[in-house]
Amino acid sequence: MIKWTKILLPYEQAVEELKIKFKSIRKEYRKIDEYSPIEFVTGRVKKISSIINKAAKRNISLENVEEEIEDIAGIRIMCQFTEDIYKVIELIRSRNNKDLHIVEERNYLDAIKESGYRSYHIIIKYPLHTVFGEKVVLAEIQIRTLAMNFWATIEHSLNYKFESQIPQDVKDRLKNAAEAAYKLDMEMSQIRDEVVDAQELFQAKSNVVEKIVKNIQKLKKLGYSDAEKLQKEFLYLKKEGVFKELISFNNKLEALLETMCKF
Ligand code: 0O2
Ligand code: 0O2
Repeated sequence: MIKWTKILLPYEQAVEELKIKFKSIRKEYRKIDEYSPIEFVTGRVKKISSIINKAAKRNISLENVEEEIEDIAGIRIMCQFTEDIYKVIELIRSRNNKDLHIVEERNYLDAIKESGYRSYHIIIKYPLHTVFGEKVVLAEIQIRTLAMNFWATIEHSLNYKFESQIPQDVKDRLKNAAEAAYKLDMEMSQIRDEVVDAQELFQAKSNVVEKIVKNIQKLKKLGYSDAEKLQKEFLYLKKEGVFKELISFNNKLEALLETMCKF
């Protein structure tokens, strides 16, 4: 009897850890007001039924699924632009032989699959510390744009509906749709610089607003008599002011805090 729950436990741990690691890269970029090449991250452990189906299709004995099926643990990293995919690949490569080990890279961006599927896959070995000791598991990281993800999600659900026997006319339409998604990515890349600038400015503005709110709160707590006046000034600047004015307002608050803390 195969004890699936025990087998899958380390894969669940790997997915959770990897999701946290990639999400924290996004957070780091946002904290320093920089554009993040990672838009969002998802992860899943393959369903037992899918593992059994894949093993049967590939003639893999169920005892060997851990060594032979590479995507029991799967992480998906979505990017806004195709260029970001290469940045993420570099981020992962820079961690090779540190917290993960790259086993193989599959470039379905250049070698598009027959279905029209495009993505970049990196198979890794990921070391874990479990209550039973150390264990290394295989995991697959898929990196793709939002457009590639939109296409793949829909195509995947059709594969389920038609049990991998998608009718030819639907297949043709899906290929056209994959081409349209590719063109969309190309088109969006043309305005990438403008989008990145706008998103960085938006992020920087929300970071400084957060700092101002916290600083006014601190001043109130310290008993600063004109805190209400500052609050009003802030609300006005937030509505009418430009980014530079918010920055200098925050500098004023920090200077005030410094003086108040001295006493
Ligand atoms: P955020 O950034 O605050 O939304 P969890 O374990 O709960 O952290 P899990 O189980 O992976 O995350 O959730 P799920 O449903 O698989 O979705 C993963 C993350 O992807 C979630 O963010 C979703 O909001 C986000 N997501 C899904 N689809 C899209 C999309 O089309 N665009 C964007 N931008 N995000 C999407 P989090 O983790 O809740 O954090
Ligand atoms: P899930 O959990 O349902 O996503 P194979 O499965 O034999 O074609 P192989 O050699 O195991 O491929 O590895 P590959 O192609 O690097 O990665 C397989 C995974 O990539 C698939 O997982 C899909 O998630 C994704 N994928 C590959 N080709 C396609 C495609 O044509 N359409 C879509 N939508 N996704 C694809 P699974 O096995 O489907 O598992």
